[in-house]
Amino acid sequence: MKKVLITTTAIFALSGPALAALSDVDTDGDGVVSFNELLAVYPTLTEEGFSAIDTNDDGVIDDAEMTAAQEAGIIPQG
Ligand SMILES: [Ca+2]
Ligand SMILES: [Ca+2]
Repeated sequence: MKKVLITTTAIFALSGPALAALSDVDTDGDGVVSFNELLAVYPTLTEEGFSAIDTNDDGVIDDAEMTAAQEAGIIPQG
């Protein structure tokens, strides 16, 4: 598990502004982050990168997935 995470980080680490909270990128305020919302902040985001963050594969990033992605270094941490 840890090895997979490190590999994922190396491939999908995003460069851009650090996010303090999910609400910083949740522009429509529905409590989750869609691909387009994250793409607006991180133009280098790919669908593969989004899938790497969306670990339960429901098509959106929730608070727990955002935190995990920050801890893994995929999303810059505020
Ligand atoms: Ca949203
Ligand atoms: Ca998800």
